[in-house]
Amino acid sequence: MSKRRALITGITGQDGSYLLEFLLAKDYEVHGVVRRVALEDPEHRLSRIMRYREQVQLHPASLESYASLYQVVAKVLPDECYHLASQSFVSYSFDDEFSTLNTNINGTHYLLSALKHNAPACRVYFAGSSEMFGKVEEIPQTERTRFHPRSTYGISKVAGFDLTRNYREAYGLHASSGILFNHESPRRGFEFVTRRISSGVARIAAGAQSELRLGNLDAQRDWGHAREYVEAMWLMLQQPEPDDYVIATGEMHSVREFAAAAFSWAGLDYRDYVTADAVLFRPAEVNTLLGDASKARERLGWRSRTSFQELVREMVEADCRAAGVGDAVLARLSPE
Ligand code: GDR
Repeated sequence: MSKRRALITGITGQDGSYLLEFLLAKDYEVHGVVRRVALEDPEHRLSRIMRYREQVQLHPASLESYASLYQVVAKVLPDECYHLASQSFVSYSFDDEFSTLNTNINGTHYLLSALKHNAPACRVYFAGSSEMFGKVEEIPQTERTRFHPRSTYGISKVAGFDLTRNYREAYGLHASSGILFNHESPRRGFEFVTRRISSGVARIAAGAQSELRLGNLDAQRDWGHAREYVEAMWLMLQQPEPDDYVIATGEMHSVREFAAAAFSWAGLDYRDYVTADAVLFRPAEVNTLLGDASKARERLGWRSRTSFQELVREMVEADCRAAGVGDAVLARLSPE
């Protein structure tokens, strides 16, 4: 039997790299959409997937170009397509609202349309986000909670979610959306708060920095491990019917708690190093996000397994090792 063929957009990102590993282990033939510049600068831009370079076929295309996405889909004819690519940094969406909306909404629309024309039997995953809940209308949030996005990023994700549902209902595409709450790992981009904290702790522990400036320390998030969240994406596409699922841990912590835990793993007190800088506050903040993933647990058999403390420890350990901190700190961080 021939291998199942998967196409991933955003394959060079945190989630894309974990999904690539997961699908290779399941013996998929994996294809990825990347920007042309990524192929020209592989050491830097393909760093998360370099070790799998021989096992994956990369295709240059842009979310801004329908023609380029159409050609990739027509060439690959995937059985499953995971649409993870987007402008995903919420803060940046306040600085450049127009490109966030254009890239995220059009990119999703182009891909769905290209699939409809070339591979209508393909099963599609759209990366929705807890940012769609924004100014939350109930706690915890489920698939039935109303959306109230607070940034153009959130608005673009609501539009992508609606487009995905519309392609399902209007054209019969097997298209599902995951409403993923924050998910982190040692592969998280440095601009996101958890990695800012873990890398900051590592530099402070290594003596290369003495202060860490953050934004709103009171924002609360539901933080899980990205490696587990990509399994949920795959499970959604194995269901007989397409549907939408909240993926979350069901536990909420503040940025302050994350910082306290991260510094404490390195034997430090965050209050000696962290300052809240008003410049880093967002014009409209999402203060609390807490997901109820009961539907995913019941229908997909999925649940989050990594505890908050373990997630923080893993991230701090990885950054401390990379920063070359001393053995005394590493001994605190290494599991027995
Ligand atoms: P978020 O992630 O916006 O929730 O979206 P991020 O880590 O950027 O922010 C989380 C919360 O921390 C507060 N914060 C800071 N944030 C950043 N980036 N830097 C700081 O210094 C800082 N200090 C405090 C923020 O105000 C916010 O409240 C992530 C992204 O991955 C999205 O793409 C994804 O859809 C959602 O998670 C689920």
